[in-house]
Amino acid sequence: MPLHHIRRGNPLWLPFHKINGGYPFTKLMNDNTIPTQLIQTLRTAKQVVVLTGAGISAESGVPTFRDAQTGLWAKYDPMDLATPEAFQRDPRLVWEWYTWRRELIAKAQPNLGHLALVNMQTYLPKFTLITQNVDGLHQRAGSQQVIELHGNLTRSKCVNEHIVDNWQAADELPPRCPHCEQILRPDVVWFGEFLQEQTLYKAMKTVEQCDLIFSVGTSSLVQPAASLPFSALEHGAKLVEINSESTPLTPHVHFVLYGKSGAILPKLVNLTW
Ligand code: BJW
Repeated sequence: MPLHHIRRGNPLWLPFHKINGGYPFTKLMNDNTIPTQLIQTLRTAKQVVVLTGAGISAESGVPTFRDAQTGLWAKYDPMDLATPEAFQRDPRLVWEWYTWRRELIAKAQPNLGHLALVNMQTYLPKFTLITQNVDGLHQRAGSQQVIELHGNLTRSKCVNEHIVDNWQAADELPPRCPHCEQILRPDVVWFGEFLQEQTLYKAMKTVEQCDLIFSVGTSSLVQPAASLPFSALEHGAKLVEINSESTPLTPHVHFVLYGKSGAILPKLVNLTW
C-alpha cells in the first residue's frame, strides 16, 4: 500500500507491539502541573534518554510533518518529496524543497525546550539525546553528542556516500559532489531507506540501558524510532511523554504532560533541580 494511503487511525500507523492495554500507573496531566513523583524519578535517575521529534522545534517556527493545519504533509505529499523514488523522478523539485527548508531552519533559533534539554544534561550522570529531527537545533542550543536518527539537513551526500557540508551554488540543480561529480542529495533518511546502522544500534543500546525515557514532540508513528520507547519499557524504564496531543504511545506511558515542550521542559528542569 502506498504510504500516502496510510492515514492516522489506520492500524499500520500504530507501533508494532503493546498497542492494547497500557500501564495501570499512567498519570494524565492536563492542568500543567508536574507530578512530584516524576520530579523524584528524574532526580534519582541513573541514565536518562530523551527522544525528540518535530514538535520540539515547532516553537522555533519549524513546521512539523503531520500537524493538520501547519504540518509539511498538509501541503505536500511525502511520496513526491521524501522518498528515493521521488528524488529519482524529479531531483530538482526535491532539492529545491530541501533548499527552502534549509533556509527556513537557518533563520530559526533554538527555543526554550531545546535549551532546557541542554540544562538537563548538566544535572544528570548519564544523558543521551536522540532526535528524529534533521534541523540541527539541539546542537545549536548546545546539546552534546546528539544521536540523529534521520540525518541532518545541513549536510548533503552523493551516491558514493561522500558527505559534503559545503557545495558550490550552481545553475544545474541539484549541484554536484566536489569529490566525484555525482549529483548531491540531502543527508537525510527518506521513507523506505534504512537508518544508518551504527546510529540505530547506538540508539537501541542506549534505550535498553536507561531507567527513564522521555518522548517529546513526536507523533510516535514512524518506525523504527517509534519502537525505541517500547524497547525502554521492556527493559524496565519509566516512560514520560510530552506532547500537545495524545499519540499511539500515550496509553503506555507512566506520565504524560500535555502542552508545549517549550513551556513544560523548562518548568520540569526548574522544579527538579
Ligand atoms: C508538539 C508541539 C509542541 C506539535 N510541543 N509537541 C513498520 C510498519 C509499517 C511501516 C514501516 C514499518 N517499519 C518501517 C516502515 C516504513 C516507514 C514507516 O515508519 N512508515 C510509517 C509512517 C508507517 N519507515 C521507514 O521507511 C524508515 N526506514 C526503515 O524502517 O527502513 C527499513 C524498512 C523500510 C521499509 C519497510 C520496512 C522496513 C525510515 C523513516 C525515515 C523518516 N524520514 C522522515 C523525513 C526525514 C527527512 C526530512 O526531514 O525531510 O523523518 S519522515 C518524518 O517523520 C521525519 C520525521 O523525523 C519523522 C517523524 O515525525 P515526527 O518527528 O514524529 O513529527 P510529526 O509531525 O509526525 O509529529 C509532531 C508531534 O509534535 C505531534 O505529535 C504534535 O502533536 C507534537 N507537537 N507542536 C510538543 N510545541
